[in-house]
Amino acid sequence: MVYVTPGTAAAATPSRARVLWRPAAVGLAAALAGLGLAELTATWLAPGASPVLTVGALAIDIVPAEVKDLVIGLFGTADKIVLIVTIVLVLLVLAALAGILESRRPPFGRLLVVLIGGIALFAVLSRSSASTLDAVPAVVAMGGSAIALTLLTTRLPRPAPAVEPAGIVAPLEPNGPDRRRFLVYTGVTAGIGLLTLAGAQISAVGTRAADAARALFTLPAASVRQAAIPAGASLDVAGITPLITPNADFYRIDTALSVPRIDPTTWRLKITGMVENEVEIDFAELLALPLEESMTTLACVSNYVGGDLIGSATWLGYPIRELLARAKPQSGADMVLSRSQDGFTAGTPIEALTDGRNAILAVGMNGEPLPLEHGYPVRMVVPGLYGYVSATKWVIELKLTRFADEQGYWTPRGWSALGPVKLSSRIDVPRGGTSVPAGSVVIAGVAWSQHVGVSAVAVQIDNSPWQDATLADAISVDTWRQWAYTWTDAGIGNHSIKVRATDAANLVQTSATADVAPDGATGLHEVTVSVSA
Ligand SMILES: Nc1nc2c(c(=O)[nH]1)N[C@H]1C(S)=C(S)[C@@H](COP(=O)(O)O)O[C@H]1N2
Ligand SMILES: [Mo]
Repeated sequence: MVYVTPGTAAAATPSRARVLWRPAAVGLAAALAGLGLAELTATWLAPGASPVLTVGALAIDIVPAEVKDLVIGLFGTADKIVLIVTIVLVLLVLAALAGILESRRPPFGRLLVVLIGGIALFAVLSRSSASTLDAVPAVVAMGGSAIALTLLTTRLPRPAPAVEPAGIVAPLEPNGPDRRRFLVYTGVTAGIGLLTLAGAQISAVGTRAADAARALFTLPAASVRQAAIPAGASLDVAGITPLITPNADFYRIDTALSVPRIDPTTWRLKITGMVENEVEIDFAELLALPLEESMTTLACVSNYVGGDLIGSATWLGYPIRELLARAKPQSGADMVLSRSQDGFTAGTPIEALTDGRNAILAVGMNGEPLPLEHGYPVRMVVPGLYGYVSATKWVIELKLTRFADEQGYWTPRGWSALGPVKLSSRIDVPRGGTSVPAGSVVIAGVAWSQHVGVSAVAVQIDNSPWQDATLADAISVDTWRQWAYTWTDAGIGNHSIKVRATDAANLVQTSATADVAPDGATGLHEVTVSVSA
């Protein structure tokens, strides 16, 4: 007996395409959802770790030069768009394939998703500037897609056997609840993907707009220029830390999950608290003041011995003491609690802001407006103090108060209220764990004791006596100083090299080790090298 209900006859023999489109749609929806969530995560958590863009960057790195030339020849400046469109198309094809695989041979669809996610993860983490946080968007993409794929596949309408053994055409799934539910689930998943992708675009537009505005704005000329760097301040040693850290390489530390974007035309700084006159200044007024250039080495209290949370820049800004003088602090106030637009606070002794050092409200860094992540449009820079008690980025308020009454952000979290930078030194070359040829080996690095100055550096090989290193000329007491020592008789075998600095007040860097908390690490930087024939 053949029973074909009226109207379903045509659908009774499903074509191959009909059987495939649903799982393919499931694969696409799952991929969209994962990708959208990942791009949104990237804009907030890890700008620069967008899975699509980093896979693109990886592709640029590994594609042969001839292919690159061909693409550039064909598409010119649209080459990047072509690349991204290609990646997205390949991804969509693979996503459809994953959907089909998952419906027929689970868990191979999921495995394909994990494989694609793995490529994105590899692309992100293989960048030189990668941090652990950068892995999050790729993991979100992988996990989100795999979960969506599994859930949607289990909700695919069960296709009734198309043809019964006896040649009876069974009624194919009618427009029943199964089919509707499937459409809703798949549609909602794809919708989430599209909405989050749109959200990521919108939020990226804000950052791009802020960056574009920043690029258009030109810094005023300095009224007081930084004195020319003496030729003798740089030693000619390959691998030594450069005197000035390029902005792109400058370490970044802050609590901001997403970089605050401040429109400079609406930026204002208020000086409040224990003052005779509250003062308010906007960006145009700040730029119109006589700005001063100064070179200062900024260091993080979390920099372990030998670490790289330290950098030097030529800053352009206005002395904070001048603005405080306008506000007239009341006697009894001993702290300036600076507040950032995102709520971070730092407690700085008034003393350090008024004793004549280059404590400034900075607008420029190495000849450019501050990069967004380094505090655009205005931050503080105070020579001699760790960043957590002085270097407030995106600063909008200076409140005069007392250490007895208020605390900066990190103090109740286990860090000292006062954070003067500790005398320290670092070996840049040879790098620890490397092998060097026997004979004459140049050992070199930097030493710092901001606002005191470094007066000597010594090096110790194994347990032999300390030897004086050559010091490069100082730029100022606020900047690090390069040093070098030539080890003339490096013999074959493993050797330890230690460095020790002495500051201008004759304090010798201690060998006693202290953890970074609560007020900065101490100890001597030591590297081990293997000297070979
Ligand atoms: N708004 C804000 N400013 C901040 C911080 C922060 O978390 N938020 N961190 C401080 C710390 S701990 C340091 S070491 C310096 C780092 O400045 P950089 O990121 O420009 O190197 O910024 C300081 N200013
Ligand atoms: Mo810091």
